Amino acid sequence: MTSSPAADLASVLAGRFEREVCDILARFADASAELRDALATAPLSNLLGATGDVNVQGESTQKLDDRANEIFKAALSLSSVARLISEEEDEPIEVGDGRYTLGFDPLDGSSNIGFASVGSVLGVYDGVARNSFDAGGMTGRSLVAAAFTVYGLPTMLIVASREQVSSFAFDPSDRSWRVAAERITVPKATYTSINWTYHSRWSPSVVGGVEAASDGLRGRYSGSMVEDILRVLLAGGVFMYPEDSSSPNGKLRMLYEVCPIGFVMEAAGGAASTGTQPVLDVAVTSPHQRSPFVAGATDAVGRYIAGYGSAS
Ligand code: AHM
Ligand code: MG
Repeated sequence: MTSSPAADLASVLAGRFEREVCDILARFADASAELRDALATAPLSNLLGATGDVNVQGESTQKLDDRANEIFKAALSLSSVARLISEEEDEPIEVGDGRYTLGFDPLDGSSNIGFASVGSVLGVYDGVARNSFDAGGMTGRSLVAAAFTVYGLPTMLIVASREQVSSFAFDPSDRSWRVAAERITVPKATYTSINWTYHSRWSPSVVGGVEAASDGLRGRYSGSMVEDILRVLLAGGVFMYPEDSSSPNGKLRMLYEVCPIGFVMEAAGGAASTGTQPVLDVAVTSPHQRSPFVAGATDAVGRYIAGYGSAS
């Protein structure tokens, strides 16, 4: 039996997640399609450039960061949700009495807006108490689903449960998300993805880890984590954003970058580490907590951990 194209995403989700999680993921997909439209015409609609504001991370906010944040906030404010934690919001947004906390980066890779691929990231956390940050933290192990979008050609949506990662391609002719790959398993590493210009900021441990992980691999780095992670998932490799002297805890944020992507990577048979422990085991005690992040094929992540440890 062939399902209608438009039913593809919904029917796949229904077999893998509880109904409320299906609804959250479907809303994330709808919001991604809306943002894709805004990105596609941004140079023609005065949507490029900075707002003049600086976000809680100290980063200059782009007009599209704001637009993306509004799109995802509206889409994800559901009765099943307790709180929303967005990269673009100083504080968590209390939504209601629902069961799930959602962490999202509405527009990842902001420095590439107007030039190259950007994306969106979502983590669906189950049973996170309102005051869990005060009560010693939570970990990425409470994720029940994660998803990310890459707005390129094709526009791709990746959805992970604990057991399975699938990809969907957006078809603009009927605005459907159709299965591209039913089950993604991270291949053996081919590519290494890191900002090498930070080499002089790295500790001997990081140098040891990066060199060991990258040995024999080909370099690709876009400045959009989502794009680099998609390459790692489909073609094999390792993505690294380690700690450095300017960012002692790394740059990427736990709840809406590191943990969701770490969850995807583990579900696809890969690994995700800080260099000393799996990222999903790290206690998160504040909404915008950062972490060093090394994710990808288990062979390369294993070499990073060994190289990191032997240099310290
Ligand atoms: P953003 O969410 O503000 O765009 O920041 C995260 C991005 C990642 O997508 C990317 O891997 C990294 O920042 C690039 O940072 P850098 O320019 O320091 O290499
Ligand atoms: Mg980001």
